[in-house]
Amino acid sequence: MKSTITEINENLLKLRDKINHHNYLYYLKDAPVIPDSEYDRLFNELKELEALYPELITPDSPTQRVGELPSEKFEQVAHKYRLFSLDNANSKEELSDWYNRALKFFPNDKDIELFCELKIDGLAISLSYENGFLTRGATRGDGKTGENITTNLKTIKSIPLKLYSGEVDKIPEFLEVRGEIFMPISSFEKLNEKRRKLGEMEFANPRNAGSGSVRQLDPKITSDRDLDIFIYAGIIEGNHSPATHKDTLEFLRNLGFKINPASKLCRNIDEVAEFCDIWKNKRFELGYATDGVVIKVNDINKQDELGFTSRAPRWAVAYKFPPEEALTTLRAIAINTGRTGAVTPVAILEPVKLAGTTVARASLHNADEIQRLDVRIGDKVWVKKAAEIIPKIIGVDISQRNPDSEQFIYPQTCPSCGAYLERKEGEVITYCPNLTGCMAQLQGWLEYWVSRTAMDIDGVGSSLVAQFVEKGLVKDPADLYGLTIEDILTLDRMAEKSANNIINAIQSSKIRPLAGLINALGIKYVGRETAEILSSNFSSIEDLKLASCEQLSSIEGIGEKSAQSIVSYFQNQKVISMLEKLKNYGVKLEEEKHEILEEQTLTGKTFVLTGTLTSMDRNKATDIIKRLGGKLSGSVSERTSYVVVGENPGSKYEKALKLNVTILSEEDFVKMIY
Ligand code: 5U1
Repeated sequence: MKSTITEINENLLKLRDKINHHNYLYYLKDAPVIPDSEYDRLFNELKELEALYPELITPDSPTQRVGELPSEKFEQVAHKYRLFSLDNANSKEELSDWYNRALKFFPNDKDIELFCELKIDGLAISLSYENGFLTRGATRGDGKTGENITTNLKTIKSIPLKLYSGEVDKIPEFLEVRGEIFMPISSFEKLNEKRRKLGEMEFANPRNAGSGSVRQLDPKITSDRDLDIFIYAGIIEGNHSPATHKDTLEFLRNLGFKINPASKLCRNIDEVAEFCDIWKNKRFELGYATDGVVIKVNDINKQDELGFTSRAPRWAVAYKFPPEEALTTLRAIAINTGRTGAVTPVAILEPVKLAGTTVARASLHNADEIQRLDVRIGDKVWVKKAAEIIPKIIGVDISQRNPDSEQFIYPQTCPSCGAYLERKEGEVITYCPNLTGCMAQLQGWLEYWVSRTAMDIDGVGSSLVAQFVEKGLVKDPADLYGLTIEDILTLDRMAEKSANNIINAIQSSKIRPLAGLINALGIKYVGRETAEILSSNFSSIEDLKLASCEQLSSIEGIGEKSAQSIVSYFQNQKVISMLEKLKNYGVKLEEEKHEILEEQTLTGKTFVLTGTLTSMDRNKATDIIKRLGGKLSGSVSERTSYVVVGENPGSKYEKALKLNVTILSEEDFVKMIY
């Protein structure tokens, strides 16, 4: 017998509830009761049924966690309740001072109950639920206005799309919860490993990786990243009002939110200090980054009495853990040659635990830094983790120095090819001048050549590049275009299909835009932005090659150093023959000429773009300016004709005001070009 639409809808509801329940057990309780295969079966059943009856799909359906298309930009949204930040206590003394100030509000109390939670080093967000359904997720922003990132947040499995009603009397009519999105350290390391192999920029720390992932315009990217959340506050509208912060968290836990179990209700400030000391060391076992402890007055009435200053509540404070440093032994100093020939020293350390990860290498910056620290092989050194991924050596424990140790002699020749290193006056970095004969430079250059912002050759990462170089198959980037399937099949564990894909990816990069090619050339002091500027001023590599230093440095955004570097790059015989090879292999060395239908109305005008444009993306704006004969620059000067100002403009806007450069709103700009 055929089911009615009502019956089908009931089945769908039951199926969704069942899946949501198993999600809750898996992601929140960490206690699944069915095998993954059974979960997949239920999920597929739901997907199939919804495909047959798309009109019955609801926004809270588990299938809708990645449902919407990428947006052009995030909408700004006003928070219903302001998200305050926290005052910091950088020492135990400052923590006591905060407590004593709070105690003064309650002269009859000897102590106040305090609730301690870990401060997660992530991205603060707020989630709104109306009658039990997630209606909006937004970043904290400035506390009053944030960005609407609902679609992306919906991809995070530990965020309930629908509140769990099994353990509470009544679902609140309106609920806003606040929490911190984070990426577990193991996922961060895996993501960076992947990006390294693809030649993409690595994230500096789990916080940047988490925040970057959640602020992707395409929710599919967010969904592929392993993100999690801890909820730490809730504003409940309706007749349920917990008496304490602890009760609020318990209520939220029962609604299906993930609350960090690493917390404690303390009777006085001494117990708080003890909690802080325990977690200062234990935090590295957690698998996610925390940078302190948040201490809150537990009693909500007392919180109300204490109130807020202009920026933070008086009833809460963040105790910051001291920066992490460790003492270890310097085993060796490795000298590496990078893709531009820059030679940098790296400290090889006795592995030591630092801020949750094992550190075996640290930055030593340059020869001057080694001399300044007088650091020697075998020394006990202090290593500190700054905001960057690579920790740095900040000092030497001279008291433990071996009396026979010798000063480190910085090499005068390239460790890879033996060429004499060069150091320009006023610079701290030494360079290997052997542009195409140095294997280390070649490896770095090829990795850069294939990367996204250069020739964007998918599937060729550092290990393939290493094999090309080792086997002598590739002696400069142009040789990539001469590789055959047979060449690729000689590499480790290479099957015909993958070899084919690699050849196709290399061949299709022949028509990359000029800016990508200029960037790929790896000219010293010419990065992505400079390459863009050059491509808008020259229509071919040949034209760029013929440009003089004066001509180049007269271009907005091109400095003297870059201009000199470009000229000397194209004088190198090896570069000249590589360009010839690229041409013979059919690599496009000029920008395809657009059919000039439009009048060249912008000839002689130089534009700078700042902020986000809403009616078109930056690439399109750049393209149009160029098509109409205008030029683009990366920086504002007296010679700039117009600064186009989108939403949230940067410092370029201020500079334009200061220099009295004509400012165009997006609307003015659109009128000018159409
Ligand atoms: N764990 C925790 N982090 N955190 C951050 N609790 C907490 N509370 C905060 C913030 C900004 O603010 C309260 C004022 C709700």
